[in-house]
Amino acid sequence: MAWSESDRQHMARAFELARHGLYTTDPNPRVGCVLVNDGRIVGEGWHERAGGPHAEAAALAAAGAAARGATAFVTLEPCDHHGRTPPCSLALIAAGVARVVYTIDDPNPAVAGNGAARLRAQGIVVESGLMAAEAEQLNPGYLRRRRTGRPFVRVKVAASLDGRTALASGESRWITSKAARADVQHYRARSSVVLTGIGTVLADDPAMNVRIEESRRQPMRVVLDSRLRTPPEARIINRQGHVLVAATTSDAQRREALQRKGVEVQVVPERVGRPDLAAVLDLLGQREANEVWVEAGATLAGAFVREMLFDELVVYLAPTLLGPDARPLVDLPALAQLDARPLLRFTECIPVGDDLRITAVPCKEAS
Ligand code: AOF
Ligand code: ZN
Repeated sequence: MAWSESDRQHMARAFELARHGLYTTDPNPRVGCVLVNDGRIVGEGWHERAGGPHAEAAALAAAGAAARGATAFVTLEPCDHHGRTPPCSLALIAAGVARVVYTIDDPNPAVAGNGAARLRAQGIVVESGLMAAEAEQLNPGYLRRRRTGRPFVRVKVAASLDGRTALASGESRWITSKAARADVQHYRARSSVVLTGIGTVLADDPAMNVRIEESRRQPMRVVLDSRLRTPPEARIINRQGHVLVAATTSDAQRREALQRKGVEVQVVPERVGRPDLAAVLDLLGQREANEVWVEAGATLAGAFVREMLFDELVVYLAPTLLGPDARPLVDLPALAQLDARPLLRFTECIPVGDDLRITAVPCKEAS
């Protein structure tokens, strides 16, 4: 498909609009829509929250009669089902839109090509594939969950330049700058779930909540805690928002003490004495978790890496050195051969305050 410069500009604008929903649409995807008639934008909209109007509905409402004969640029295939709101395909048809340009098909089985087919059946020109890579990037979790049943997993670690996280004594807080900690808030805010381990809860008693103005939604906090050792007075529990403790044993007394605090306790399958991470991800997928942000110690971060159950490693690197006695970034078993090492690929490296943020993704082949 040869796209014109104005097609690209309008779709780029639709993405700008979609990003307004970065922190709010969960579990729905972030979607933006621009309506263009005679080269002029006549309506814009984005999806703000589940239950609210979809991007197309918002743009059509803004355009009114000017939508007749217009081109709609949408950052995802228009839906074709009655969910919490009526189908966008029907709304676009009713408004008399002449052409619909979108990025990629919506993998929701209730949509998956049906939206495009219905529009075409009405004689509307439908074209897709424009800015497909951007569409994948904007909703990595939503798309992953719809395609595989599991969420998209980011594992965050903070380390010194020599890749160490804490002193042998366990003293670990604030290796990185205030700017890096603020950046972490944005990752938490866009996630459906913030996940940690009982080791971190007992050592640091973190709240793991979102404390930024742009977001009032609290992601579900999940604690992997085989033996239900989470203290009922832990800060992670005594904050707004839903908390789920994933255990492998169910001690009635401990479970009830947590449940009295409003905590949901789920028993999950065990794997070598710990909650089976794949089963936990299946459970979170069933609960419509799109993006999962793992903020834990070397043990749990290491488990995600060892099992290659992460999609992105987000490393905050502080300009300091902690020396060889300090704790490692992730716990991994000793390698028998170099061939067995996990292979990653860097996708981004940017300064955040005085630190660096390095993003790496698993990579199948050595380059
Ligand atoms: C669109 N435009 O802006 C969004 C779409 O329960 P509902 O009615 O909110 O529908 C949610 C589903 O609609 C969601 O899972 C996804 O398939 C699609 N999202 N579709 O045409 C939008 N947010
Ligand atoms: Zn829709």
